[in-house]
Amino acid sequence: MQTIRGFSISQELRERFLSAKSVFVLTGAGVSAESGVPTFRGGGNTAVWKGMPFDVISSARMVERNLPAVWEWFDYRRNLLKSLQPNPAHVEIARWQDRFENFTLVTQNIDGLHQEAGSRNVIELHGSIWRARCVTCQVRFNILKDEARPDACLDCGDSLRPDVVLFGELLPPDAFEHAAEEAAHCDLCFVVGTSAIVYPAASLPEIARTAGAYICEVNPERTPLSNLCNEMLTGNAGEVLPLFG
Ligand code: BJW
Ligand code: ZN
Repeated sequence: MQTIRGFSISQELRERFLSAKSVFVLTGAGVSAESGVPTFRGGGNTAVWKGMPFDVISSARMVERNLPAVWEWFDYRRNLLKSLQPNPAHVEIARWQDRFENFTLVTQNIDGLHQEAGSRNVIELHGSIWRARCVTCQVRFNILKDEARPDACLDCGDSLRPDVVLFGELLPPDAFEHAAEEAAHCDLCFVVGTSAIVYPAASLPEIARTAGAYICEVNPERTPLSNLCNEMLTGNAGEVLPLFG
């Protein structure tokens, strides 16, 4: 057993990691915390925008009521993200993709840092802050780091909104189904940096567990999923994940 700064990776997990054929990773805001991206919940980072809790400003209701305010909140965050870089956790997860016969990375994050670290075929459950979507024809437009975002749909002229999944909205068609299918067929599942309270994302490790996978959580704090996990690595993702090396 290797013990570093109070946490340990069991021999069993090491062996499972070496022999796994199908690995499934679910990430949340905590995987980007060491890059400087604020998390949503806990740790004093709770996101509030101009006095509004994020579940109010990041809601389907607010898109209907005050789309400019929603854009202001997302523009602010895109601006913050511009100068941030992937951290060792993103880099390590990107390395894993070529190591296993089957590897699936599912993220709730909208920041694009997994892709920037080299991860391919990332299933983005909650969309991307780097895209806008037409409220009428649903056409999507990339938002480039150093250019102003388009302010109306180039196809129909109607308003654009952030292409992210807000509270009360459905996940992108097929994204959850694809993720659930992979979760049901993995033998090792990592749950990294998520408070695991937002559904349906939080049901993915439950699906993996029901299907018999070994579940490992990486988080400095316990979550509602901790009891379901076979192993809890209590620490920061950027310090823990590179130990699998
Ligand atoms: C570290 C670390 C380090 C820190 N290393 N770790 C069943 C029951 C009750 C309600 C529902 C239900 N099913 C669905 C719902 C409704 C709702 C929901 O789940 N609500 C719950 C809060 C109760 N779900 C939805 O609305 C979803 N849609 C849906 O279900 O559609 C069907 C439907 C339609 C109509 C009505 C009802 C249902 C959509 C959810 C979309 C979530 N969107 C957001 C905002 C995106 C836009 C934006 O960015 O503004 O996505 S919410 C926010 O939470 C964001 C995140 O992706 C998501 C998850 O958060 P995450 O990633 O877990 O981050 P945190 O901050 O919560 O946690 C960070 C963790 O990291 C902590 O644990 C730290 O300890 C840890 N950490 N540093 C490792 N260095
Ligand atoms: Zn349009």
